[in-house]
Amino acid sequence: MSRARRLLRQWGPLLLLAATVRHGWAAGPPAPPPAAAVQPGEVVVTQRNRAFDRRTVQIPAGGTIRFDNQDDFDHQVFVDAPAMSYESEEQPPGHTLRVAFPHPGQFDVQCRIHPKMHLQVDVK
Ligand SMILES: [Cu+2]
Repeated sequence: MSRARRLLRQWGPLLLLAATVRHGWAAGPPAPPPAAAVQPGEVVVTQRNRAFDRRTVQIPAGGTIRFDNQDDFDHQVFVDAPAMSYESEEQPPGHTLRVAFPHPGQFDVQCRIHPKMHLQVDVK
């Protein structure tokens, strides 16, 4: 047996293992978190280009809005009204946030990170 063959026979399995560990078992980058399914009666509002995808939305009392962050940076959602006070955590790219509106009224939904973002929610 040649010296090269002997070396390969001795160290081959270890080289294969090292290559596997280095390149990983799974191909490609990790998948983004799956978007949460839309629930019955839920309205989806998208955050994109530092804006909500509409100015106003109407929902029934007790309804929820699902905010989908489709930007490459964080958003945030808050409501500061006598009938409702809500403050979300920072919402990373690709993440969804559900906000329930239990009380009738008009609510200005805003983002602490982007003060120009406004969504008027009419809760009937
Ligand atoms: Cu924002």
